[in-house]
Amino acid sequence: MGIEDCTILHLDMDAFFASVEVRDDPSLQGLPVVVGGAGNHGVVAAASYPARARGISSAMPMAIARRRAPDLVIVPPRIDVYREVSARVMDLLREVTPAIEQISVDEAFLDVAGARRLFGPPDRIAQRLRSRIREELDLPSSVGGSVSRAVAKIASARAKPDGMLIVPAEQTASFLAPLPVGVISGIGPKAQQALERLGVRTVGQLRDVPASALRRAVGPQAPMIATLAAGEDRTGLGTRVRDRSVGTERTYEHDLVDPAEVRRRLTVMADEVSRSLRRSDLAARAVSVKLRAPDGTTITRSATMDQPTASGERLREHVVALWDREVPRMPAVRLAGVRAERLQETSSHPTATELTGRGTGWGGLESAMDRARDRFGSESLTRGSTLEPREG
Ligand code: TTP
Ligand code: MG
Ligand code: MG
Repeated sequence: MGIEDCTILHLDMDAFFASVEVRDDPSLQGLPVVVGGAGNHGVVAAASYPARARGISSAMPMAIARRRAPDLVIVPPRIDVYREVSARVMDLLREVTPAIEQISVDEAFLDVAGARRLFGPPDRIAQRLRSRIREELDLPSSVGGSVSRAVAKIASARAKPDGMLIVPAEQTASFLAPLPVGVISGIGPKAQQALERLGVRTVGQLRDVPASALRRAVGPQAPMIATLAAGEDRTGLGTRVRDRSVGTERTYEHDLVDPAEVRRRLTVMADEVSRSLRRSDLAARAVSVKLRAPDGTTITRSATMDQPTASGERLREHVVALWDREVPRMPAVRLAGVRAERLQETSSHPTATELTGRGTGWGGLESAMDRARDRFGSESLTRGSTLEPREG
């Protein structure tokens, strides 16, 4: 054990949109710069580090940002430029290994296990990636490394700006212990409040919470969170992860105002998504929920599952937990969607029977139901929890 084994790296660009703007207009260097809409209803998309020092952050209304920094420089977004830079960053990562998993416009995970022979230990690779990005694109980035993707991502955030932090397996528990529970991606604002009521603020304190209480506070991700808090998570990149995702979304003619109705529609969509996964022999490691208010405000939240799954039961459970615990309430919902992400081919996975639902338990029942639906149409079968009011 040691740095040599920290082969999971997470690279994330620093203040991405804002850094691109500062690079292209050096007179902005050192100033509080934000990228976003300048209008009264504009929102900050990205804030430079000098802007952050003044208390400005992403997703903040522009009016508040202006109040915090009267000398604020607001630059309108140039999405095509960021997209192009993003593609170049990903190309530079691929110079080191093809084992990369891009998770947003400015970040990706890499598994550098195979690249070590050519490029040296993971810390050397991390520095190499950062300096290539600096040389070729003149932009700052940060890298975290660990034996687990969750810890690598937490480490890259702690390394910012323009830094690197590698956390060896044996130091993981002590590295995480003092951090606030919110650093764990499965712990949203509501779960944080629930934990706060138990007197739990740090990841270290999380370790003393009994399993049942943890489950009540954070939902179905509890076992994974407990493993992570104990410093024992070893989840790397998925085998044969595809860039694809499978999802469904609907725009409603009449805005949904009843939270119970939104919840029910989300569970129906989770079922649909699980069926298309099973049809394509895919399993998902993550599921996301997307909601849009009539004014266009869009919120997405995602949950990671401890096992890849194609089970409708599991997807519903996570979707409901996201809705109940993580999604801020909007007065009305215009669009709702559910998406399965981080897909793996179940045929190539050791526990394929369980994943495709051709084995026992819920999975088996679900594929039996799929077959019945294929023969008799989708109205022929409905499960108890979706029997309440009819769709439409
Ligand atoms: P992030 O990587 O979350 O943030 P960042 O790169 O600006 O800053 P950090 O140094 O903390 O990584 O997001 C990448 C880009 O995505 C960001 O520059 C702008 C865009 N973005 C939005 O448009 N809206 C948002 O709410 C967030 C969080 C990001
Ligand atoms: Mg970033
Ligand atoms: Mg990012």
